[in-house]
Amino acid sequence: MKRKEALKVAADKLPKKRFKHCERVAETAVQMSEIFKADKDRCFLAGILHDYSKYDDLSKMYQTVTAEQLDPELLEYKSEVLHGPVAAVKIKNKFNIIDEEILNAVAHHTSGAKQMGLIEKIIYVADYIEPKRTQPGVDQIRDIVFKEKNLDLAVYTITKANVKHLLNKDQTIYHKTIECLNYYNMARE
Ligand code: DGI
Ligand code: FE
Ligand code: FE
Ligand code: FE
Repeated sequence: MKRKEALKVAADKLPKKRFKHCERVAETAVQMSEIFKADKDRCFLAGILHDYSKYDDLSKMYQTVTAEQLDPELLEYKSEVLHGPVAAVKIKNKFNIIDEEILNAVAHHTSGAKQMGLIEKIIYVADYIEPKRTQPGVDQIRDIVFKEKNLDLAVYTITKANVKHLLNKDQTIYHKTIECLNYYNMARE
């Protein structure tokens, strides 16, 4: 899929504010692709499509999980955790995107995962640091990316902040989030 087509597909599907967020994630991912030597077009595609299923009907999302034999544990969560894995299946089936790096990047953009590929890590981080994000600590993570250029440390720092935030709200932590936390705790320098 070309950039222009992906932009149209996302713009048609998503509310304007969410589309704008996806554009900023795509642009941040392209910036990061230069630092970390990733393919910029694939970073753009994954960025623009990562939240494609964010507002899909929850019962349809559960149907997708079952029909496509996704991780059954996903049935214990809502759109926040489901929209990545569901979007990956949707863009594969609907637009014939078969690039596993793009599909994994979309699938894991919320939870992260252990042993992520380069584009996967870039999208996970770009979603957290895109210019309009204002979470406490986000500037430190921007420095880890753009000054220290340490992508694995950025993944770890984001996941740690996410888990702390979720625990403070007594949310259930998805197993891939924990696997990501432990894996990148060991992997960071
Ligand atoms: O750009 P967004 O779609 O808003 O951001 P996101 O997809 O990274 O995160 C969506 C939400 O998912 C966010 O509010 C935090 C939540 N989340 C992330 N990991 C987990 C989680 N929620 C639960 N319950 N468990 C998780 O492991
Ligand atoms: Fe998301
Ligand atoms: Fe995220
Ligand atoms: Fe997002």
